[in-house]
Amino acid sequence: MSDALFMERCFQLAQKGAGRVSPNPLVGAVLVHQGQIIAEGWHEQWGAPHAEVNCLNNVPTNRQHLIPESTLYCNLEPCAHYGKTPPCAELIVHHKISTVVIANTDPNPLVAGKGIQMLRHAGIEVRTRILEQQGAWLNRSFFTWIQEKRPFVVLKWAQSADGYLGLPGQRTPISGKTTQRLVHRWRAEADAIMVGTKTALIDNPRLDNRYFTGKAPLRIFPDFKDQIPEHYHLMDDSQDTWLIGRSLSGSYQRTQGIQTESPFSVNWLLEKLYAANKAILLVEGGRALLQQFIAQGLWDELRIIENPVRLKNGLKAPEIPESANLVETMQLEEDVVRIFAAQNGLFN
Ligand code: AOF
Ligand code: ZN
Repeated sequence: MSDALFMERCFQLAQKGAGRVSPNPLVGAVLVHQGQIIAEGWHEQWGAPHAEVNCLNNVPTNRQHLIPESTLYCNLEPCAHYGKTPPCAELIVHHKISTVVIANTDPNPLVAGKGIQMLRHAGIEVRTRILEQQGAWLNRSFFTWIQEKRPFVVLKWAQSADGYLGLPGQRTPISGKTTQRLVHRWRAEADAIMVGTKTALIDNPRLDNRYFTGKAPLRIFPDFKDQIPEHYHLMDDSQDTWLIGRSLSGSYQRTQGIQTESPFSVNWLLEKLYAANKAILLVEGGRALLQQFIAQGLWDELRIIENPVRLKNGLKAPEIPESANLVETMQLEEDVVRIFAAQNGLFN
């Protein structure tokens, strides 16, 4: 019972790293002595210390003598490798902590059970698989990154109650203010964001993050025929931007043209993103681009916003694939937001 409670706290702490640690996992740790939390920590930034290190550094001086009698909760198996930091398992052994409780084994081949082994070898009691499914859901992008060697793909769209994405040929706002904030949170947590050429032309989107804290992702859009005017937001060089198929003239710092054959292949793009360490791709439309990902089965999550408005005509929203599992429904003012996961056996 209390194992689950302290693990939930690890998840909360881990989540604070969202948008900062990718492609690393979200990890939180709490140190518990006789049912009381005496220190907490989380992985705060890519390349920075791991959760366990931060947690142990946060133990107040007057409680440090309690460390060996305490239990360390950590949602991911402590690492066993020398990466940007020394192995967490070694640190735990060094501190002579008596018990370690974890949710998920680290799928990274450099760790994959070796951390647990190291701890047990040193006589530490290790309890595993506490809230394992929730842990796997929290770190779904990391698991996909390691296991599939590609970014986690999120397809997002907003549709009217009668199933349209927008009126023909014009920018059609559908979701409400609160939902927009959520969408910008999704952007903050993603590494890359993408739209198709038509959407870029019709909507003149910014694809930035102005309604939530945190960073904005890399912007990506195809423009094989050099159609997007230079005065459009996407060409303003305000964020890192990839223009697929476009040759750039003029001086850009953060915008680059990336050449490939037309039409680009989704696999090619995912490989490019993998090589650039971009672990979460958010695709915001339009229909043709969304369909391209759906048709190839290259998606992990759908985030669909539905507003009661009826448009009566326009561009039809994509069909939700049969393999999609509804995992969450939220009501935000007038909007219903539904999250679907692809059926891949990891989370069900
Ligand atoms: C932990 N605790 O908080 C995290 C872990 O490049 P590095 O050195 O930061 O190592 C990254 C890998 O370490 C990552 O792929 C994953 O296997 C593990 N992450 N492990 O014990 C943490 N973030
Ligand atoms: Zn570590």
